[in-house]
Amino acid sequence: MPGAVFFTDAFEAASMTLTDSSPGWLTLDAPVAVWIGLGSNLQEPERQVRAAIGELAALPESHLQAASRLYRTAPVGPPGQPDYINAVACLETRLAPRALLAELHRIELAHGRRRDGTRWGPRILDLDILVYGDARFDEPGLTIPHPEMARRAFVLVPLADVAPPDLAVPGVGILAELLERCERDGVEPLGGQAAGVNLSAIKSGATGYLEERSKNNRGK
Ligand code: A4P
Ligand code: MG
Repeated sequence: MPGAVFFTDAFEAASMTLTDSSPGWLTLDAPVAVWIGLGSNLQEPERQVRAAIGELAALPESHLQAASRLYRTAPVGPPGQPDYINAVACLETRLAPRALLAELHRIELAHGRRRDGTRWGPRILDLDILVYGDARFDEPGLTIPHPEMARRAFVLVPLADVAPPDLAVPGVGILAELLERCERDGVEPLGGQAAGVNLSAIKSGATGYLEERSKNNRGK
C-alpha cells in the first residue's frame, strides 16, 4: 500500500510510541540500529566522507556504533564521472525515519551538495538510509531499505564491515547471500582498519544487536 509503514512485530514493539520530546525531532521511545551509506566523488571525496562520519556521530538522539573502512569504487551511472569514495556507518538512533532523513539532507547541504536532477550523477556527498531496524518504509521521497542496495557492491562490501553476515535486510535478503550474488570488481579498500567497529556486539541482525546492547546496558 503506497504511503504505508511496515513494521515487523519486534520493531513495532520497540517503536510503537512516537514522542515529540525534543523540539523539532520526532523521536522513538527506543533506539533502532540503522545503517547509512556514504558516497562522494567531488571536491576531495575522502575528506568529505571522513567529515560526514564525524557529523553522523554528532546527530541528536543518536550514537555512532561503527564506521566501515573507506573504499575507492568505480562509478555506477552516467560515464565520465570520477571514482567514488564509499563507506557505511552504523548508528543507534531514536530519530524517526523522516527526522533522520532531514538530518542527512542538512549534512549534505552543509557540504555544498546541490541537486541538479541528474540521476546517479557526480556529487559532493550522498547519504542514504540503507537499513532502519527491521522496518520497511515506502512513500514518496523515502524508501527503506534503499531500493538499489542489493545490486551494489559499493554498498554491500562496506556494509559487511559493520554488520553481521546474517543481517536480514527486510524484504531483500540476508547480507551474506546478497554479497555472494554481487559482482565486486571496482571496489577497493583504501587501507587501514575499520574505524570504531564493534562487531562483537552485533550478533544477529538489527534486533539481536539491540537486544545485546540493552542487555549490556542493564545494571549500568
Ligand atoms: N530517498 C528515498 N529513499 C531514500 C533513502 N532510503 N535514503 C530520496 C536517502 N534518500 C532517500 O536522492 C533522491 C531522493 O531520494 C532524496 O531526496 C530522498 O528524498 P538523491 O540523492 O537526490 O538522488 P540520487 O542519489 O541521484 O538518486 P538515487 O536513486 O537515490 O541514487 P543513489 O541510489 O543514491 O545512487 N557509484 C558509486 N561507485 N558510488 C556511489 O556512491 N552513488 C550513486 C547515487 C550513483 N553511482 C554511484 C554512487
Ligand atoms: Mg541518494
